[in-house]
Amino acid sequence: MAKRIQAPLARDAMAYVLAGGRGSRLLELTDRRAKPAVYFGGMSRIVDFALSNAINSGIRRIGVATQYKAHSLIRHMNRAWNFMRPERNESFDILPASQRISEQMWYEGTADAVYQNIDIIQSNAPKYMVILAGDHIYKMDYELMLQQHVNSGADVTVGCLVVPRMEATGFGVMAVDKNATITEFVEKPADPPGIPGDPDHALASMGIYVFETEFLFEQLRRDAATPGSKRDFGGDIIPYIVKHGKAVAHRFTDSCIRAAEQIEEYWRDVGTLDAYFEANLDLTDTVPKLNMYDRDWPIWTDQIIAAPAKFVHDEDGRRGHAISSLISQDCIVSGAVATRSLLFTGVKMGSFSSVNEGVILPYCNIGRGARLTRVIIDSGVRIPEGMVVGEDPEVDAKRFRRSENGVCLITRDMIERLKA
Ligand code: ADQ
Ligand code: ADP
Repeated sequence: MAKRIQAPLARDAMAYVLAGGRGSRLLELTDRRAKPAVYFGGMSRIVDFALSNAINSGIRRIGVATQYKAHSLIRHMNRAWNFMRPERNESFDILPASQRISEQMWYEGTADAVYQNIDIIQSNAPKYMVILAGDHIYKMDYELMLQQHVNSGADVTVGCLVVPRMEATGFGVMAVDKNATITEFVEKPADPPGIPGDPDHALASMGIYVFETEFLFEQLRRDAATPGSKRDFGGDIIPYIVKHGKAVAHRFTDSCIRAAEQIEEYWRDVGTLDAYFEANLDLTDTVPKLNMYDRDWPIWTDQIIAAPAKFVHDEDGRRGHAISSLISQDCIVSGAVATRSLLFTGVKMGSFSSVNEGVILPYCNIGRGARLTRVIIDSGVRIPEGMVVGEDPEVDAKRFRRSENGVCLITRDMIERLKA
């Protein structure tokens, strides 16, 4: 008799992506959209990484909880992620905060964003739940985390990584024993405990969790009946299980390290303008730390059908060109130059203009003679002719949002204010 090959655990799992947070440290970049909807890497949006990881891991049932300014996020996911087929037992549910439990309440914490959709999860009948954040840039095979979860007999498995101790104040921080069982968990400690033998580093939660579905529901119902709970995974659910059950830590490994294509583990929060800018610019390196060309772990996204990028001489014969840059479709670089920059879909650069270290989001127009250095330009901005940014910090700070590291964020509202 033919031996049945065991199906991956991912086929019995549902990924549940928490995508409702604003990401307030991205300032005006998240005025109109949630952090998971922020563009990244020339083509994608941040949420595409968690969703692609789920699909690449073999998960075929996905729910995404949205809340804060979800319009462009929902529109993006409708376009990019609508290929799941119910007849193959696949599903893709976008779950706006819809007051399913009580008419008075939107989602409270992250656990509430799952609790309020228990009935929808039940209709998908997954054996395991993989709870993910829609906020991070990384490539990870969740099947490995599911396997560890089942083999260790844990009640919950928490994804974790090592970070410098002083950067751990924004994370859930844990201590583990030699079997990776979590012995202590503190959410966002002011003075994070170091790792024994490595006091300068801490073991931080990635905010991603694996549960058996029934156990998760029990915990969510218990938590919902607990007065004073903030209905939060990191603040309430995980600390409770650490105390009363068995929580196990799963160490993050980059899916590409397994394929021996990458030398360094890559995980970025891109939570601040500077971190966002650097992570995008890193992609212009000859050998970037994040491989976006990996056929074994593709990052799926939405792309309109548009003309190829075009580089042309202007009427005076100046050559339009780009060096160490990522140029998306529908861009036209006419007698202009882009250096160490990312031009997302539909960016037009006019004669004599230049962008040096720029993250230029879709459908921006850069007027004749503009000179831009170290900028993030929000989608649809029209940079006026001759505008200079990045050469006078005082002038920049008055007109735009200037970050600690001197990166200028320019939005449509800021340009409108200048015109007024
Ligand atoms: P934070 O990232 O601070 O800490 P939180 O702001 O709750 O936690 O966001 C977690 C995820 O849920 C994000 O992807 C966010 O977009 C989303 N989200 C937030 N509120 C939501 C809501 N009401 N509905 C839907 N989605 C929502 C968490 C953990 C820490 C861990 C870090 C790792 O609590 O322990 O270290 O993530 O980044
Ligand atoms: P977000 O709101 O996250 O920036 P959207 O998808 O809503 O993303 O749109 C981004 C910007 O691009 C908007 O200013 C929109 O008007 C513009 N835009 C979208 N598609 C096109 C297009 N085909 N041609 C010109 N502009 C477009």
